[in-house]
Amino acid sequence: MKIITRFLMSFFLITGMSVYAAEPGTLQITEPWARESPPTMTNGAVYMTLTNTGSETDRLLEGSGEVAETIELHTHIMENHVAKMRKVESIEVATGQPTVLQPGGLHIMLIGLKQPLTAGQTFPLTLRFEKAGEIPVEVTVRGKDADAAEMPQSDGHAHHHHN
Ligand SMILES: [Cu+2]
Repeated sequence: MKIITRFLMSFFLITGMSVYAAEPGTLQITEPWARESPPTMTNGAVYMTLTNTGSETDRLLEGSGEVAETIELHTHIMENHVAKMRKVESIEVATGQPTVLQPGGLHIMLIGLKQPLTAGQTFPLTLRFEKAGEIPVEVTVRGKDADAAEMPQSDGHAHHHHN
């Protein structure tokens, strides 16, 4: 069952419509997306899959754009069984396995949105990597229940494993 699901997931990623790559082609950014934000919410988050097909580990250093006042790299940590966000200096993109930014995990935090994010809309974001340099992407805004539909494998916030 797991194998079949994995196969479907990679199939989805391969056939995904928006793929961005650095000039030498060693870093691929697949399906950058953000969730629609209610008008009262001033923060948002961007998710994507980063694939490093080169031979050296790369790092995402920052995101920049006009969409928000401040853009930070974040991860989620568990503290007393509560998921909390924490700022990180960089996001490592190792070779071999894709690095997935997803709800409940790593994400690019948009702090102080200049306008609410509306489903169907896109906005530009520039990602800066240690080795691959700057890569501009278009982020697609998805509806509120997007993660449930697009990521059946995701644990979301509810069922984190603790050891
Ligand atoms: Cu965050």
